Amino acid sequence: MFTRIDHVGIACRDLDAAVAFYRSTYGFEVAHEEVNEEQGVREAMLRVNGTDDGGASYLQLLEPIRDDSPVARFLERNGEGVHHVAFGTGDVAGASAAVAGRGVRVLDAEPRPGSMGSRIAFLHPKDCGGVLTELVQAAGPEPDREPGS
Ligand code: MC0
Repeated sequence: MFTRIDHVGIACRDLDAAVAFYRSTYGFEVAHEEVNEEQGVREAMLRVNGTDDGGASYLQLLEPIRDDSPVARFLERNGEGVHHVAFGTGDVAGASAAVAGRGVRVLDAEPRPGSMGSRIAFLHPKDCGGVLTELVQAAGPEPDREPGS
């Protein structure tokens, strides 16, 4: 069902400062930046491996743009840190239906727009061992999983 980790989402209060940390400490560069009004975030995608044409993995730095957004609430409760983990799939609607059938609450009845033209659906953290989990169908092609991987 899943081929890779698409991204790890990290909540931060100051996106530019977080980008500067990841660049100067690890050498990661920003592959993409956007504002997602619906989700209430300004975000930067830092590519860890692969290419932006499909199959890559990213760190996703998230700064809230509204006080009532999920990331703002998370920061208020927990401070900065890992906010969610996102699995890549070639079929987000099918994967959502499959996990819903296993008793996990899917927070998005219909997939919503995500980073870089992707389509996304979130799973409730309380049904996933405390981990807010996101399913991502990237805009680009999903690579086949290597045998045995
Ligand atoms: C809340 N909880 C979390 C959590 N956020 N647990 C783990 N990781 C998180 N990130 C816990 C709370 O501490 C609480 O636990 C319980 O879940 C219920 O929380 P709540 O009071 O209902 O809190 P809300 O209102 O903040 O809702 C939580 C919920 C919401 C996960 C339902 O944040 C949501 O719908 N998230 C999905 C959308 C999202 O996160 N968008 C931002 C990223 P206790 O034990 O206290 O009951 S957008 C993004 O990432 C896009 C752009 C992309 O990837 O392309």
